Amino acid sequence: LELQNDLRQAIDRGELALHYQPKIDGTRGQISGVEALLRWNHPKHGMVSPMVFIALAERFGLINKLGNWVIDEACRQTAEWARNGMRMRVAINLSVHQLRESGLADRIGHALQFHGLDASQLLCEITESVAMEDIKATQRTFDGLARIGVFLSIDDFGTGYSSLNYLRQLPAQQLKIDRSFVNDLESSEDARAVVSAVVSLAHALGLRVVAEGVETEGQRDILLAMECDELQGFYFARPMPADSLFAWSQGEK
Ligand code: G
Ligand code: G
Ligand code: NA
Ligand code: MN
Repeated sequence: LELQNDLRQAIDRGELALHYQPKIDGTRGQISGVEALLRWNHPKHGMVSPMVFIALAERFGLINKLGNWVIDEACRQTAEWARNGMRMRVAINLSVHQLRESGLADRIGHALQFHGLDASQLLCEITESVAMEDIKATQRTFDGLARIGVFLSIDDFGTGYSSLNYLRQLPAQQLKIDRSFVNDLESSEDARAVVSAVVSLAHALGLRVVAEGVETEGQRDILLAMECDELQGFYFARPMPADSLFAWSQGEK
């Protein structure tokens, strides 16, 4: 209950922040984009995990306020980086509530316009299970976002139950293989078979494949051999504050 009240005020008090984790291009080995991950630095409890407070926000009707803050802040930061010569695509995560919000595409369109961004600089990640939970809402929202030119990604792929026919119809550009498969790559032939098949499937559907949760050199090598397009994980970099990400990307050049 205490956290719930604190969360209401966290935005106004500036306690929320986005951290950014690089995605690495498999062919060039350079940063191809970043994923924005929400952080709450609580004055008493320190860093509270989004696993905790996003569930709270959903339960107490604060998820739209939180989600809107993420949209605006990610766009603001992307524009600031572009002004400083770092032009790249920034990904945000969408909750199931945002997906059902009928005005989401308009809201995102306005944020892009307000910050002077091209729609292709923003990518929205939706987990496979959320996308399949409400297929109608997903289709409507994806179509709306695709119409304004925002890129779309299916997150945590392999953990939900996708209908392949439905997947085929979604206007997405990217598919992220869930980190549980990546984790098992070196020890499990089955995991290698699944990942290899998912890469082929995604490519056949015209989707770029991102492997998330890459933690070792061995995993990286296997994924590159499978022609995975982009890699993301602690092996390359942890999520970090915006200024650290900028410095990190300068060091990569
Ligand atoms: O960053 P971390 O691994 O702690 O994130 C935990 C979970 O919170 C992940 O499932 C991640 O997708 C989710 N998450 C992080 N930031 C956001 C956000 O801005 N919006 C939503 N809806 N989920 C987020
Ligand atoms: O659900 P989603 O895929 O958006 O989750 C993102 C979460 O994954 C973030 O909280 C981030 O901290 C975490 N993460 C990113 N890279 C790694 C990694 O290499 N290993 C593990 N275990 N978690 C990671
Ligand atoms: Na994500
Ligand atoms: Mn994911």
